[in-house]
Amino acid sequence: FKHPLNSKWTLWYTKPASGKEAWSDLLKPIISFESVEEFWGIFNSVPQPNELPLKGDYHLFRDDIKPEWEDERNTEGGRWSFEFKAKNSVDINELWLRGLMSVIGETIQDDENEVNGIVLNNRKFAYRISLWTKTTTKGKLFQIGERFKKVLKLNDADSIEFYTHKGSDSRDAKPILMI
Ligand code: M7G
Repeated sequence: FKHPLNSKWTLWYTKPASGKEAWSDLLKPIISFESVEEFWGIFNSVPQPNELPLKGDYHLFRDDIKPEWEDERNTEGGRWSFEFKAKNSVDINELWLRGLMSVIGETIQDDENEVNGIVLNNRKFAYRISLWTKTTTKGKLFQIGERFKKVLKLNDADSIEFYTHKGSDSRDAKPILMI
């Protein structure tokens, strides 16, 4: 017997560009799962966040939503993001696991299917974790954002930022909310 999850989830990986490859050439689905047991099997067999190459990303998305702004289930939404700039002192593997569990266990939301996915970026200056939402409805965002801060074990002094996907395709994207 396997313990079913509410949705099917797919883990995607973005490999670092070696030349001028397009974003879509670098992004690939790795594996899908629908139960708690399958999740642990996969989690234990893929590299941890601190083992990813620079410019590598993980994306865990619901159903067959692609982890990009252009997917019709993402276009009206956005993301809560936090950057862990002290890369050597943060336990990013633990925080990423907490993020994954809050998403697949649906404890991050009351509203079913408001959260589309979660993303980890390994960058030179920071690890970034982002939670992608289906809409930018303020009431839902604040509730989800407050829970996301707890999942990431942030202090009151740390603030997460919300960016709409429509505004993300620009070099100087500005957050529309901070909590
Ligand atoms: P990033 O990986 O979100 O952040 O975006 P970074 O600046 O810390 O690396 C890097 C670049 O990847 C963007 O400027 C886009 O060129 C491309 N990119 C990222 N995302 C999430 C998308 C997407 O959803 N769609 C498209 N077309 N390009 C994207």
